[in-house]
Amino acid sequence: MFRGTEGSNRVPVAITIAGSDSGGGAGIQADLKTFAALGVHGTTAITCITAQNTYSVTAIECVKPEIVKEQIKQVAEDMGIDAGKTGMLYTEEIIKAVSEEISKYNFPLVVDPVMVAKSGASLLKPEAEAALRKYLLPLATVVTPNRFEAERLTGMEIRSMEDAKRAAKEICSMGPRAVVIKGGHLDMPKDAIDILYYMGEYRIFSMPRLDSKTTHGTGCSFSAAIAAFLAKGEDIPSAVKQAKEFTTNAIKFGLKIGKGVGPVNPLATLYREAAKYGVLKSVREAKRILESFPEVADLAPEVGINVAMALPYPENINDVAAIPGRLMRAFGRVKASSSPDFGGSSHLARYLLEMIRHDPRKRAAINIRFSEEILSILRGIGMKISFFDRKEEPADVKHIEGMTIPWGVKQAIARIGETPDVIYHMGDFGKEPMIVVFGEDAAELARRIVEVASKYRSSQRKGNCSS
Ligand code: PXL
Repeated sequence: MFRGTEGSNRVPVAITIAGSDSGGGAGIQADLKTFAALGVHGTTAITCITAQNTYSVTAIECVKPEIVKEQIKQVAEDMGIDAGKTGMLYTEEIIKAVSEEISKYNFPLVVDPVMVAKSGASLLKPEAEAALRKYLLPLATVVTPNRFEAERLTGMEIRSMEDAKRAAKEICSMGPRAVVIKGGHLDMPKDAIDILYYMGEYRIFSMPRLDSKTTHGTGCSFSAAIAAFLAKGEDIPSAVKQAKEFTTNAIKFGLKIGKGVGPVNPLATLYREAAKYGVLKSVREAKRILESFPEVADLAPEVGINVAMALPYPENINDVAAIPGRLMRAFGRVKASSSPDFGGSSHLARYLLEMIRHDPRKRAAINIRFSEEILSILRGIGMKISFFDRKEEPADVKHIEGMTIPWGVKQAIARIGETPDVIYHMGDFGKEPMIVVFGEDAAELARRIVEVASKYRSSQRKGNCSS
């Protein structure tokens, strides 16, 4: 539900007053994706046009200050603004114009004191820093400097958590209601810690630091997310906390494109949510297909057949839908004892979680009985086949619960130098040999398995006749 406009069902409106990034990773482009992902209507006042990609900014053209003001005015007068953020402002003239226009309205404002791009280009002229402090910070609800920006704003050196706390308090004395210093310390390299200073108190928000390289637009998405949550009526600490979680996911699922720092992906969480119904529907259809063809029973291993499909960007087995209890052989068919659900298989889920790291399109899998003849049918319909040998598994991998399959999938990929469509292993003590077939969609894969089962059954018949 949308909140922030008590007593009405109007969608909250947020504005970003920032620069355009032609590479689509940061600035206005990141902000609009963030607003859309969080269910607020995004509006814009563009301050500058930058020509840039993932590794450099080659040109900056400023929009006339009157035009920046006019953009804010037209949005405010028509729709009303529930919250706003500023990003790249570049010149003193733009800062003054924005401050003057904003002070006419009364919406919560997040100021991201953008100074330098990830590529090292300057996004705020040095002589404009004083104007930012003087005109804009007093109008801010929340200011979100990183360590470097906090050092520039305060003239202090920030080396530790204590330094960051002092700097946050110092920036707060410049007029904003709250200050968040992002990851602004050096003593805990394993964690990304943000410090919020608000109403005389510190709050610490900690997340494990990601080693992801797709971070272009992180600060933009974070400040836009705070503005979106404020627009929906959240209080400052809750908006900051949720914005941090949102941004962590945007980094985790960042886009590996371009030659430099890849963009964050603020839409990843939304895509995952949106995919849930389709994935479950496909596994349900796969189950129906497998149950309705008796010849599928010929392919069932002793432990049963399962069919699984993962959400995009899966993180763990709960992001993979499958049939709890599998499809077991009974009265000449396979039959499920329960309905597909997320977390329904740990075995196939482990195959998929590893496979998707190498090829994000291979999101579906079905396991079947091992036989040389079935393998040759799979080969005959054009599937790329590889295998791993459980007997080659290093002792340190064997001892960790759940590690054999990811290890095996990596082995199978390395063996043929690409991601296979089929991975098999010949078993080990207490482990039944198995074939796992991969595809892009569970129902489509089930149809292929029926095709394999029909070919297998007719080959068996022919074999029996001739003997
Ligand atoms: O991330 C800061 C930022 C803000 N605005 C624009 C940018 C960048 C970084 O590249 O390009 C337009």
